[in-house]
Amino acid sequence: MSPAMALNEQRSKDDIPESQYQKGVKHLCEKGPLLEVPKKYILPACERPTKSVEDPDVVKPSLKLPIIDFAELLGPKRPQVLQYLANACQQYGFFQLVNHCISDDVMKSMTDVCGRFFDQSLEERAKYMTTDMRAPVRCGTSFSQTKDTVLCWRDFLKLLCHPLPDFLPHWPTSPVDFRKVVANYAEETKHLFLVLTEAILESLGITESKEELEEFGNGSQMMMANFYPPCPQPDLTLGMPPHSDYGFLTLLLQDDVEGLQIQYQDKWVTVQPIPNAFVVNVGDHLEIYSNGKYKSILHRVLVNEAKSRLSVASLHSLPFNCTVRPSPKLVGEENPKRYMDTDFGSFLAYVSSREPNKKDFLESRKLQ
Ligand SMILES: O=C(O)CCC(=O)C(=O)O
Repeated sequence: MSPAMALNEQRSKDDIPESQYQKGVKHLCEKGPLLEVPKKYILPACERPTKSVEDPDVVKPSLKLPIIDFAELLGPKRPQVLQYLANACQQYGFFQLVNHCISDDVMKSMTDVCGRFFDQSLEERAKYMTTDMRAPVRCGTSFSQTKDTVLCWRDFLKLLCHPLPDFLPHWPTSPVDFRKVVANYAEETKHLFLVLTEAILESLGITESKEELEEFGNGSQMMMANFYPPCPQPDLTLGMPPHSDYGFLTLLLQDDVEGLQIQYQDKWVTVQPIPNAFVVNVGDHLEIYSNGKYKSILHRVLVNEAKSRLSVASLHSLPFNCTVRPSPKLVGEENPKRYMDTDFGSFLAYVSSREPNKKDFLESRKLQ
């Protein structure tokens, strides 16, 4: 037996204490060469990502997500682009946003500083490790790390962002430029979200939307930086399990490594990264708000053997203390209310009471 095999055999035994897993995948990988995925990350066969061409779940490689040109949305072609936006939200729940107002420099600095955050020592990252879901800053691992029976191959840094002056003093101070870069990015994505939301409301037929937009202006913003280290057996595990996003809209920035898959016509489709584009998706709140017209779609993340991957999701919605309900402007005799009212408290109670599973929460809000 080669020394590497011996080392692997030794490390593949389930002798890794639970507390080690809680320190994250990156820490696990740094402790020594990992030639096999520890049991704790191995999904039951039916939940593993599949690669076989015979498999009915196999990816349709030619399928492209709709691309929305933000500059065109603000120009004379707005009516056509709004129609295109409506189709994207109805049929895919996802689109790629190009030609937006955030510069390549700002996007690059954001992935760069988040990468440098994860590159730091465990001691530095551990300062922000907590299981308190309401903490303004939380560094963690997996999806729902204290509940998942099988862990995901992902570490994360979660930041509450709005109002910025309340949360900024809690954010990491290292790397030294972290606060400056992330605060700037948070402000720019918030602005982009508001302009996009105005267009989304218009695409739903809500044109007098000053009041609604004010609410969104004061709404919640949460940033989730995800780090997925290379994985020795990517077919056995996932970076993130199938889930939909709690919130109204998510603006996702990803590096050039593919990994995100969305469910489309019961198949998993890989989203091809477009440099400096945002992948935008409808969240549970927008599905509820649109009374089911726009769809909050399941998505998941694959990992790979060769490269680490980094993404930053900026999740936007109404203020945390708000009730989310179908817009009264979209409900009537012909289109009865299809979702019950909900709030952040009931969401937290729901996710704390069970292992998060697919679209459970949104399903639980549906009126029969
Ligand atoms: O990493 C990705 O591409 C997706 C991340 C994601 O789904 C999330 O943060 O909710």
